[in-house]
Amino acid sequence: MALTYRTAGESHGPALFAMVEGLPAGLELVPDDIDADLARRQLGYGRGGRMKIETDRAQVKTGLRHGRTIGSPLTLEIVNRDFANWSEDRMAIWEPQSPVEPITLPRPGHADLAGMLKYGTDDLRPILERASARETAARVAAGGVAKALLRRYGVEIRSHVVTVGHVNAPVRDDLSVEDFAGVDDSPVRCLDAEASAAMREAIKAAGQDHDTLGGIFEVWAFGLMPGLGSHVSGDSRLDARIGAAFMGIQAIKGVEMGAGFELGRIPGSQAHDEIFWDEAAGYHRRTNRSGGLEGGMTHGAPVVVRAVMKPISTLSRPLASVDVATKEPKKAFKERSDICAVPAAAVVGEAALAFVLAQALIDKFGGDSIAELDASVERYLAAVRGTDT
Ligand code: EPS
Repeated sequence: MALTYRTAGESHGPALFAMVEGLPAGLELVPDDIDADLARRQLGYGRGGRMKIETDRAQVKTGLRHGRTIGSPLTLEIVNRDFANWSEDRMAIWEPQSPVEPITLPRPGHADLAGMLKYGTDDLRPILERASARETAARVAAGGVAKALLRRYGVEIRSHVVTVGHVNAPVRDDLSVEDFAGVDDSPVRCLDAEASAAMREAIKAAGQDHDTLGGIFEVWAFGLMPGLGSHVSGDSRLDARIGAAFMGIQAIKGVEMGAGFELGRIPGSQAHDEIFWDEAAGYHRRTNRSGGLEGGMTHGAPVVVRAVMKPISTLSRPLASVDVATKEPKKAFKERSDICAVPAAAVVGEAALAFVLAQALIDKFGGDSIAELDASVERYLAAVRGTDT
């Protein structure tokens, strides 16, 4: 069965949910496989007041027994503590206790206006509630499960922030898992101390100016076997699936893999990763401009994905908009929000990449139980290494 997940839940509703289907039976999970990433997603300089209210933890509601999957859908629930402040009026499930005024001033850059037109509502609250990046907590929970599956086969996912506004960290194409050890200690999850301090200052200045900042983050997957994904059809190419997963994250406007757009500026002789073989390492490359992907498949080098997040569209000094009730020009709606959420988006990116890679692993190796999956992976790795005779 293919591995899939769905999320449900509104930003200020009772809870968020992720339902993961297609996990093999017998995968061991501990609470921290999910909760550690939920906590990491809440970090980062530039978050708003909401993060002081929430302490995200996943409660497993279905699919797990004695810490092991049983092959049925796994349902994870993350309670929204803030719902207590909204339950009687703005987000009341049934009739509110007092009338709630519609919000009619859509924010440029948000889902507000297109969503109102599409769903035929004169109130943007129902649109923003689901469009909110609060939903990424549920994705990160599902990603934690995917990471636990991948870790079993030696795959590790890491991320870091490389750009915030005009501040760029030095480009690194030689990172190892160990290099990421202290990344969560940086307030912006940046590996370079100098850039980290400058990013923090830039976010502080944006906040003082009632503005917001976007940025670029990078996600690395280490320890992958070659041959995940496929060259045979556009939608089975791993690049396509990774691109879709990243572009599906709120506020992401572009994705690159490996050297990405730079590949359009250099000749072929400098663009590709030459192939070597030796007894100890097997097939390997000395460069990784392909970001670990050739022909829509992993080739064994780390998969490297970079994504750009636009600045948060809720501004405390709002942009021009139109009151949809009267068509009068007015400033957009403003609500409590973040100044910069790129450090958190990087953790969401880890979940996005983890889930696509776990899907590709299940697609290739299948099986209803972990024992079947283990055997299939082992047989393939022996064949790839040439030790299966
Ligand atoms: C968000 C607005 C803010 C963020 C939220 C995303 O929420 P609120 O309107 O409650 O202050 O804090 O992100 C989260 C709650 C989260 O958990 O990441 C938005 O409009 O997208």
